[in-house]
Amino acid sequence: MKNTFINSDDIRHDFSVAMSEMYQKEVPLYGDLIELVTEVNTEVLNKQPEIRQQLEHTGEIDRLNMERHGAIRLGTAAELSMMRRLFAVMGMHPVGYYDLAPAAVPVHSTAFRAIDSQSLNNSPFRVFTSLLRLDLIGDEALKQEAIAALNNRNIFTDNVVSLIEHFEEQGGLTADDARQFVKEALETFRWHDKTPVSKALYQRLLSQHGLIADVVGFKGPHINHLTPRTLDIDAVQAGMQAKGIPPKAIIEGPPRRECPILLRQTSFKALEEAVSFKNSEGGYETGHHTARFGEIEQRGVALTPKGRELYDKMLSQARKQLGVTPNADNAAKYYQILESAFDAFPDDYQTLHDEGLAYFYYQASDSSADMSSADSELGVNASSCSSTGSISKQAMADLIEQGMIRVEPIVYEDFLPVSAAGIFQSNLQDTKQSSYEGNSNQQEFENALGARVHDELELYQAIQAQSLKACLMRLNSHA
Ligand code: OOG
Ligand code: NI
Repeated sequence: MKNTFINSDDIRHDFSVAMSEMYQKEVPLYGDLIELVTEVNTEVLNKQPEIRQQLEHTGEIDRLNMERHGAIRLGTAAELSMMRRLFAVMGMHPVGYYDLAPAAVPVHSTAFRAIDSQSLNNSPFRVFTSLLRLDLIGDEALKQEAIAALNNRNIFTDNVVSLIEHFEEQGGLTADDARQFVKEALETFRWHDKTPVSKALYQRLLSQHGLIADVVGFKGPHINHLTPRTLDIDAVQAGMQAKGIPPKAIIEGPPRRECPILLRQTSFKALEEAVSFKNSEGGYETGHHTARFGEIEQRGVALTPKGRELYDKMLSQARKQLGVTPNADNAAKYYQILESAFDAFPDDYQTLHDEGLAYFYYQASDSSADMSSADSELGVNASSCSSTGSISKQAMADLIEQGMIRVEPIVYEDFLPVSAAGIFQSNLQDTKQSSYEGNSNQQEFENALGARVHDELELYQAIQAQSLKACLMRLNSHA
C-alpha cells in the first residue's frame, strides 16, 4: 500500500508546539508572558466585537493563540542552506531580505514562513533567520579563529539530514517520519550551556560584537526568542511591568492607531545565564552569557510600496527629530514625536484602501446575495464586473459603498529592519560601533541560502488579486 504523506502545515504546527514547550521549560518567564498575552487577547475579543468579526472574516481568529515567531542566528552558508531545506519540510520558505548592518548589527536575514493565506491560517509559525557577516569583522586573526570554530561544529543531527533528504526524494514524509523529524529538528534549536570554545576566545569575540560571541561561541543556533501575537501591545507592555517581567523601554514600529499597520514589537530583557567554557585541560570554566529573551508583537495591515514609503519617511522623520536612539529616558517624548509624525498617515481602512496605501481582501458581503436584485435599479449591477478579476475603480467604489463588497485588511506577515535592529540591540551590551560600512548584499545572502528569497510585496499583491477574482466570481454567480 502506498504511504500517505503528512501535510507540511501539520508538521509545522507540531514543530511550533514542541518548540514552545521546550522554550517555556528553558525560559520560564516566557510562559508567564504567554499567559499575559492570552488574558489581554481574551479581553480585547470580548470588549471589541468588531475586531473579533474582522479576524473571523480574514480567517485569523483560529490562529491567534498559536501565533508565534522565533529567531535564530547562523554562522555559515552551509548552515543557512541546510536550514532552508529543513524549513521547506515544514512548508516554510524564505521571504524578504533584511540588511541590519546599517544599524550596527553585523548580520543579514530572511524570514522563513508559509506563503499562502490558507497555510498561514493553518499555522502562522515563522522564524527570523540571520546569517552572521564575518566579512565585517576587522580583526583578521580573530576572523580566522571564528571561521575555524564554525567549521568545527555541526548543528544538524545525522537523522534530521536523512529525513530532509527523504522528504526531497519522495515529496513528503509519512506520519512516523514526520514525528521523528520534529524531534530531530528540535535538537538544532536547543540551548547548550557547555560551549565548544574557551572563555578567552569567547571574550575576544564578545569584545568584537555580542552577536559574534552568541553565534561562534556555541554548539548550535539556540532559539533566542519566541513571540506570541497580541491584539493590544500597550496593554501587554503595561501588564509586563505589573507582573515583574522587565520590558524593553520602547515599543518598536508605528505608533498606536485605530487601524494598526505593519508591526509593533516589544520584548523582555535577555536573561543572564550560566555557561561552562571549555578549557585546554578538557575541563570546564564557569561564566555567563546573555542571549535569550521573550517578545510580543501586534500585527496590522500590510502596506503597499506607496504606504511603506510613507511609513519609512514618517518613522525616520520622528527618529531624526528625537536626535538619539529612543531609550528609557526619552520614551514619552519619542512616542509624542512619533504620533505627530504619523498624523498625516490615514487611520481608517476605507482611506487606506482608496489611496492604495494598504493591501485588502475583497469579500462578497453576506448580504450581497439579497442585494443583487435591488442594485440593478441603482444602475450598478454586480455583473458590471468581469469574472477575470478586473473591475473599474468607480464600479468597485460603488459596490463597496452599496455594501456588496467588503474590504478586510491583509495582515502583515513579515518584519521591519529598523524594529528588528531595536530588538537585537536591546539585548546587547553597548557596542562602540554605530553602523557598518558596506552595501547591503542580497545577492551574497541568496548565494549562501542556495535560493532566491520571495518578494513579500508580490505575495500580498497576489493574495489581494486572488481575493478580488474570487469575490467577483461570487457576485457574478448571484447576479
Ligand atoms: C532577531 C531580532 C529580530 C524581530 O522580531 O524583529 C526579530 C534576533 O535577535 O536574532 O526577531
Ligand atoms: Ni522577533
